[in-house]
Amino acid sequence: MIGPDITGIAGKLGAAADTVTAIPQLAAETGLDVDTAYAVQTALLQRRLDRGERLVGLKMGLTSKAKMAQVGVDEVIWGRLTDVMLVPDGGTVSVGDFIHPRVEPEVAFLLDRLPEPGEPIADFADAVRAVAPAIELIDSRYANFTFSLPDVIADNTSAGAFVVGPWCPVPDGLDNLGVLLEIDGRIAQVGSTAAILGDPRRALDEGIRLAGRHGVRLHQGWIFLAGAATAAVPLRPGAHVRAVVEKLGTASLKAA
Ligand code: 0L1
Ligand code: MG
Repeated sequence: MIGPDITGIAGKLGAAADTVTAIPQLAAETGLDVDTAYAVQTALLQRRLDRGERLVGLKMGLTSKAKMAQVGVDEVIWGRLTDVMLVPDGGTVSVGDFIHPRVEPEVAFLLDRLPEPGEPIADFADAVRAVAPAIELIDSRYANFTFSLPDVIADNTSAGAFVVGPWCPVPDGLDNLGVLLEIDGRIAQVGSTAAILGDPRRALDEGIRLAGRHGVRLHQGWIFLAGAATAAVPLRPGAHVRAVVEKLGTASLKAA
């Protein structure tokens, strides 16, 4: 039996991002399932690597109930981060580079000595060198920000851009830190790191396990976005966005 055209689907998603043009969902029509969707994601990454981008980390998606409810998909997923997606803290993103961008407050980890594949993390302080507040800009390539589980996996879990605030030493507890998303100085979302799988540290275990199923290993020096603590908010031109995480500090971006 002939399976889905992995390269062709990745080409359509890549072109949608490059031309800032939403496309219809693809999974139902092409017969994508979760495994073939991750193969599309890999082909989409390869397109970026072929034009000189560098893989710098991995992101988790849909790690909170708020996010799952917002998009109607209820499984934790993961995607790839490249150097071109990384915006300096306080930097500017152009809204016109994205189809329908949204922002969400996250926690980032700087990875250190990770266990062998299949092994659980014995000591979080060995596995993670530093933590930081972060903002993820997500942008679905699908019309109306609507998709099925294989669609969103194939679309690199809506990854668009991300900002990492100042790295700081791993605090004693990460499981119940207050999180705010501010837009133009007003509070847009309030949450807690507890919303990220109960404890963002759990997201790293899940990331290692779920990516490992597809033969992807995390590396020392990579950035790991553990997931959003609140629902995502549409990003408008001129907005000034801050993510504030208790004990960790602030990450910010401006939208042009
Ligand atoms: O980072 C995320 O949680 C996004 C995952 C994909 C779903 C969405 O686009 O909101
Ligand atoms: Mg996210």
